Amino acid sequence: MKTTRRDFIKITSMGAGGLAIATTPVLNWLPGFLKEDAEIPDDSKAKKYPNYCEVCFWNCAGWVYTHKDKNGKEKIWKIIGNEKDQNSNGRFCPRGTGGIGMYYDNDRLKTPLKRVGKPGKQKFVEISWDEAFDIIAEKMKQIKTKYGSESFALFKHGTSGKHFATLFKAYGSTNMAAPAYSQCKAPREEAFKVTFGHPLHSPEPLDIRDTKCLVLIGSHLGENMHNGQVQEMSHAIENGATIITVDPRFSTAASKSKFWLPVKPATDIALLLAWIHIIIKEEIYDKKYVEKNTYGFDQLANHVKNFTPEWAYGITSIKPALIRKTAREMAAASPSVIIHPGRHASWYGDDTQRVRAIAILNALLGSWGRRGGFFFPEKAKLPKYPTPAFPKVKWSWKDIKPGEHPLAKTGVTNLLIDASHPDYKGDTKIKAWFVVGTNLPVTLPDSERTLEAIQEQEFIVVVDTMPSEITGYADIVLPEATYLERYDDIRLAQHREPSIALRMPAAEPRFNSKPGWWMCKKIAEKTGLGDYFKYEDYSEVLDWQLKKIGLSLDELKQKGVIKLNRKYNDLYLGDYEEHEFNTPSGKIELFSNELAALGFDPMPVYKKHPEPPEGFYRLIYGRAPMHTFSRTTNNPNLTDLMKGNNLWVNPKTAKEWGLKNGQKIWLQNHQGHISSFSIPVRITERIREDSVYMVHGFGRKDKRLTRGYAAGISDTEMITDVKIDKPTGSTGMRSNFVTFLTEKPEKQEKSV
Ligand SMILES: Nc1nc2c(c(=O)[nH]1)N[C@H]1C(S)=C(S)[C@@H](COP(=O)(O)OP(=O)(O)OC[C@H]3O[C@@H](n4cnc5c(=O)[nH]c(N)nc54)[C@H](O)[C@@H]3O)O[C@H]1N2
Ligand SMILES: Nc1nc2c(c(=O)[nH]1)N[C@H]1C(S)=C(S)[C@@H](COP(=O)(O)OP(=O)(O)OC[C@H]3O[C@@H](n4cnc5c(=O)[nH]c(N)nc54)[C@H](O)[C@@H]3O)O[C@H]1N2
Ligand code: SF4
Ligand SMILES: [Mo]
Repeated sequence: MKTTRRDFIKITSMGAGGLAIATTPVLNWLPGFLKEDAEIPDDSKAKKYPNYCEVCFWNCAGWVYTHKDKNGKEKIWKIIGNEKDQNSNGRFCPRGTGGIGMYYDNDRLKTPLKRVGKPGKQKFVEISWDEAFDIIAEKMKQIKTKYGSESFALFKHGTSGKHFATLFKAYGSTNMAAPAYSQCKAPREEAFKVTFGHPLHSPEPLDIRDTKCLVLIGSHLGENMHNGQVQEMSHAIENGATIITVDPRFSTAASKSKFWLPVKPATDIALLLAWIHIIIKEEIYDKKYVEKNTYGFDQLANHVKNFTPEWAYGITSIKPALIRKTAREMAAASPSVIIHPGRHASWYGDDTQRVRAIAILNALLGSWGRRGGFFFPEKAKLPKYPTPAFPKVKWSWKDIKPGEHPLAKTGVTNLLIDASHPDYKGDTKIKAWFVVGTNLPVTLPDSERTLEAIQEQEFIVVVDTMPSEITGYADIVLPEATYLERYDDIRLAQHREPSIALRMPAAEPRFNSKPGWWMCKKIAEKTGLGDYFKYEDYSEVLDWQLKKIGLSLDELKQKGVIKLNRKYNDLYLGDYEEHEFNTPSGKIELFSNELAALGFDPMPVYKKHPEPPEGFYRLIYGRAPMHTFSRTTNNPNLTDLMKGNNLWVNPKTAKEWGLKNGQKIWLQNHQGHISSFSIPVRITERIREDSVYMVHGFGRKDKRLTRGYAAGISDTEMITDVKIDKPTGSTGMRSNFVTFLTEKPEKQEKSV
């Protein structure tokens, strides 16, 4: 299992002609046509258009090249990074490079569809855009009259979701939510907000490039391919930074780490408390910084007094000597140390508290606002294109269960599901859904409940680029043009320097697909809301905004990315600078009165979680470098690299069960749910005996996905036991246990 630190997946070297060429293991997996210059018929004749990637929400900016094929037809040829872009530094990850497969996928949704069968049965007829909009406008009016506009909910993910958010605000509903909050980073955002007064947003302002010590708690960078972070981590490793990885699985990051702590799943808080204990007890925290900037140190010191490494050993299975050693290693690097805050933080239901412990550890080591720790990012601002004022709403998602998740700042998906469900008796009932770019049955845990909520709806519209589990339940399906074929809002990503990046079409939309902004405008016009979308083409909005700040669309088309000057502050805190934190005490809150007042622990406490029953294993999941969730599992380029997932099983467990490498098995979870499909076993020392692991996004159920259908298992099917993180409402999804079925079971989960 020995690997060298140098062969980490670098996305580094630049090839001839300034084009990014892969030299490294991950990128070398790319099929030749994606990386070879020789494939360009004539580079000088190729046209290039700026865009930012939508294969994941790192949104790297790049250039889309087109060229004329034999018949003289302009075709998209490739996409590469824009060198001025801080998210990508001019280099795309395998998924971004393979993103053009989204454009070329012939399984794409091609034209608007109308359901003619029962919900759940895939019987659709093709209709015109005009007919689709007539039906939608009519239903929007009906729902408004019958129940009030608030009863129409919007679920969204991705850039085009913003256009639909405007449509919904104009219509009179703020009931909108994204799984990228409640199934992802809500606990992290709110824990950092409580502690430092600021959520982290995206890309996270981590100064990994200059860090001396990076601690990854579950964050599986290298498989989680967040581009800039992977590059900076590679850079830090080359500069001799210490990497400490805490993961029950020997992840790619663990293989590049000086220390791997194969923690028992669900016990991280105990490890974090023991680290805090050591750092305070040995007085190796950043004393000046803590004194000047923090609130509640004495309470914290008292709180962790008994959380010794010996105490944590019994819980986490990590040896006391290793806990001490790694704590000292972090302190030695202080303040250039990062305890990575993670991103997909919805694990066990006590997630806000786990991330609070991470935030507190960073505070003790003085890394917030310090070189090699967390920098202060800046984001560009553009004036808002004028619209009439939005109508006042009578109620919002916050009124569904008032005060239930007091830290949640944006819509909580599962609250909207609750209010959509037949067992919901409140006045704030959801009766119709608009779903844009999110595959809810695969993305939300407890899909049975999601499906029950779906059946209860009077009307569902889905806007997607691909047929998917969710489109199967729509009354109307609207095919969106891919990011390569449309305008969208200007990207204003925060970073070391503020910048703006353009997305513009590099080709005509294929088939009869259309951009999201156009759909919103047309629906608005048919519902009397046309004044909110006063433009013929979205490029007019962009040009108007750019001219207001002294630039123009033409200039941005030439450059793709424009960096602006920082306006507000420095990247780091000055040594003696007085800094007012945006918290009730104005300091970094080690002890939180805010949490205490809401009835939550003011400082993190370890609580025991259920263990797998005999013969069951904890199901954990993560990412593969060449796929993003379920959005790429039919992509012709990326399925060439990885077609389905497999199940990581420890050799000891495999032996007990007589499992062989590659053998196909089915899974059953502790609540009796049986997987729809089978999954090949991968026997490996890289996973603890008490757990099994798979990559999320596979096991697709829509037969129209010719490559993704039935390739592997969907982890979501096995995630029925959901532990809600009370402060934020996010759904902990790792408290599910599975056992193996070696024969094809008679009864399996329903297909879509
Ligand atoms: N079991 C399980 N559940 C999870 C996770 C997990 O690891 N395991 N991860 C969680 C996390 S971290 C997140 S962020 C969420 C993400 O969950 P989602 O936001 O639902 O992401 P995807 O699964 O990629 O689904 C996106 C849908 O958008 C469509 N799409 C792609 N491009 C476009 C476009 O340009 N326009 C439109 N309209 N549609 C488009 C795709 O075809 C796909 O159907 O899932 C969460 N849920
Ligand atoms: N290639 C690729 N990259 C992506 C994405 C993608 O779909 N594909 N999605 C992006 C998105 S939206 C997100 S949110 C991020 C998610 O990426 P991260 O934030 O890095 O993901 P996590 O789900 O927190 O971490 C998964 C890791 O946690 C480990 N783990 C499981 N249980 C435990 C535990 O109890 N304790 C500890 N310490 N570790 C545990 C797993 O073994 C796995 O290695 O990835 C982003 N990057
Ligand atoms: S990290 Fe990769 S997939 Fe994500 S936006 Fe960047 S290039 Fe695209
Ligand atoms: Mo996420």
